Amino acid sequence: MTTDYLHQNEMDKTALWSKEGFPVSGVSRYRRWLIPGLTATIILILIISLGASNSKMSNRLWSVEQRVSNLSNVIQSLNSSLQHAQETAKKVEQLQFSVENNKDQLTSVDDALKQLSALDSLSRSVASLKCSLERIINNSSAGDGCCPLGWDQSGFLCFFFSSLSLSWNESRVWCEEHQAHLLIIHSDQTWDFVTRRTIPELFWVGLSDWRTGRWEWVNRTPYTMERRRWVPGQPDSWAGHGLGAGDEDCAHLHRTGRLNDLHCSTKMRFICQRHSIRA
Ligand SMILES: [Ca+2]
Repeated sequence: MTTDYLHQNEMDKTALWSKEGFPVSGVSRYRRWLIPGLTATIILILIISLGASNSKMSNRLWSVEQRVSNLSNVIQSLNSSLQHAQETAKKVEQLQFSVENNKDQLTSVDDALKQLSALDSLSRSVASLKCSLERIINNSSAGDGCCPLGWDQSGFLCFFFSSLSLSWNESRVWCEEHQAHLLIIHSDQTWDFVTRRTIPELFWVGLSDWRTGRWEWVNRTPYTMERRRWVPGQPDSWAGHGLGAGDEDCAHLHRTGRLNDLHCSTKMRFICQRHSIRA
């Protein structure tokens, strides 16, 4: 009886009490906490893994966002280009429409040009007829050709005696604009023909020394001095004219039909010369 009591007492000292009121040993207690501990550990690992995974996912999401943003920019740029292309296409279409509309007008212009060409041809025919009539009236040779209306003819040369007064250089330009040049005289016959029409007026001729200091014709051929053609004492290159810099560098026909040098800026009538027109 005493032994049983002792044994029971030992049991009481070494045993622990379970929740349910039953005593459990140390091993059982360890086993009881093992499963929750493992579970908590696994959950913790899962949480950490999920956190790491979440971080990677965030990085990927940021990368994807960046790409989407870049893609948006590209799409915006493409839209802008597309809009520009559409506007250009509209303009091309409008231009095409305009060209189509103007086709008729262009055809009209072409017709007008053809008519002008026909008129020009008609004008040449009239000029040819006029030339033939003038040859009959003047009893001139057919080989001499014809001069423009308002020009005087001597042989195959035409002369224009202006009523307009210009400077020497302006006169030169005027003649050139009329397919002619200022008067150049190489023969006594021409001299007589011209001076019969100029005396007692003053006219510029194509003779000057402003370019090189030597007298030359307007076509730059050298002039051979003939004193008998000049007013006595001329050319004198007079510098007291009060007409600005330079002396008298341009020649004109004086009232007597002889030459005198004068300041080129002086305005006076002039004589143009050209070849006759072959009819
Ligand atoms: Ca003079």
